Amino acid sequence: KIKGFIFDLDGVITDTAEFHYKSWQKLADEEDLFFNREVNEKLRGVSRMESLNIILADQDIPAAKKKEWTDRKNEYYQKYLTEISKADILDNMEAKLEKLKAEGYKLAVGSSSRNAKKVLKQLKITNLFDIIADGNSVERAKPAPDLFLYAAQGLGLKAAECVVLEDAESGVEAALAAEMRVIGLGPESRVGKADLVYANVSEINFEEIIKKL
Ligand code: B16
Ligand code: MG
Repeated sequence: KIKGFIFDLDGVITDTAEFHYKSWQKLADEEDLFFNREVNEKLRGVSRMESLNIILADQDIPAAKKKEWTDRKNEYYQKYLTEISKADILDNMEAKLEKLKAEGYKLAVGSSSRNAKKVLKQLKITNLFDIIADGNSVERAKPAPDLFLYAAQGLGLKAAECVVLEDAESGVEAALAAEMRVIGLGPESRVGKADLVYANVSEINFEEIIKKL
């Protein structure tokens, strides 16, 4: 029986991907690194340092420099975050969350982002969630199951009682590794391993999810 839902943040509740993209692009331009939208697509749901490793491909860069670069990217990103508000919540996600909560389901956020709490605060939806699991909560990032297991534990639920909503391949893999059911958002090529796939957030149908899973 489904007792709780764990929501990824970027790509599920809001779309901060464009801000991540612009911030990495600025850093890449400054440091003469190869970067474009295609590379950015590989960073979906991936932690900050792992994102830089993907951008760097096989280039060997000292750890201190990598730390400086990820810090700088994050400065740019946080500047964009000051601009976001309730209007940036995807489709009617807030109403859907409120309905689930009223029906007695436990709700969690499970995001790779270390900025997740800041984003939720700007969107003014922090209070909807029983627990916020983010990039600071566990050591091993998605696709490891740790973040979702941490969220389930915070909800007081077993993995089998939780359903994860994810837009990234790494996130779908993490949910499956946690032995949770997972809803994929996006193209089959990206989230096809999920138990149920919707092309985008506006098509999510929780009645169908609860009936089918
Ligand atoms: P930060 P999610 C992820 O969020 C983003 O999709 C990914 O592009 C980003 O690199 C990651 O958060 C880390 O973000 O730099 O803020 O710690 O989809 O897991 O909510
Ligand atoms: Mg995501």
